[in-house]
Amino acid sequence: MQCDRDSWPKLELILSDMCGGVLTGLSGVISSPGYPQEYSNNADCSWAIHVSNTSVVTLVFLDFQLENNEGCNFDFVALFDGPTVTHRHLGKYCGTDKPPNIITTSNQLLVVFKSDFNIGGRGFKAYYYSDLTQRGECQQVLSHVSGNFSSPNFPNIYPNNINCHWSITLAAGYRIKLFFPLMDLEDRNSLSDECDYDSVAVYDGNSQTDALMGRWCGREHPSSLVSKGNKLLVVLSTDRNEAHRGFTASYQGGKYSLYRRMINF
Ligand SMILES: [Ca+2]
Ligand SMILES: [Ca+2]
Repeated sequence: MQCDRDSWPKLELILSDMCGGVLTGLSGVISSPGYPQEYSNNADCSWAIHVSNTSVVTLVFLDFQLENNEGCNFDFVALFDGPTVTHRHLGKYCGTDKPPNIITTSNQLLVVFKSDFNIGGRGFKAYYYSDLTQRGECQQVLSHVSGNFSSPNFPNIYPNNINCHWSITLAAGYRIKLFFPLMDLEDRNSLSDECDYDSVAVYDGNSQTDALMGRWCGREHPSSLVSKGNKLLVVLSTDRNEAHRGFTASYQGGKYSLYRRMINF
């Protein structure tokens, strides 16, 4: 391949125009190429934001200054309610008015930024974050004889302000043995020495009125728990700030033998 002088400016142009990408973090920031310097002409950038299945994406613009024209046909930011431009169009923006906050209906958002051949601006800067679509989405009923579950977004940090229920219900005659291979929650309140902020609680039944087997936070957890009956309820509660990785849990159902000793464990 010939590598003469003339190819260098071309390479620089390509590098300065690099933009877009796939973002899968719980939250993140995107901005026009070169921001807050003037964006390049003929830019064509796409950011595909993909958060966990149980979440939706909220996009908030912090700064916005694009070439303005009616219809936004020259330079614009366009948003789509899914991974491609064929998904529902959420808006097309230009000029200096910050677009409103955008919330998707699914767990994916596509942001497209294009500029034409002349006249630019500072561009834009925006951040996104994900939220559980609704608290109900972390309510799970488990009825297989054994299984695993974990806090939302694991191994990434769990959301704030959630109250998740995992209800294990097996056939009559079974009992349930529960383990927590990993527990990493916000620590105890050092004043009260209680798990006041974030906690995992386990109840010996299917409601929070049943006997509390324990409540844990920080990195403490029981080696294992065994239910009295065929039901167990695990509740994760988190407060409005400080989040950690959460927990993983696994359970195994077992039946009584004739001698009323548990088998299959
Ligand atoms: Ca322009
Ligand atoms: Ca917390």
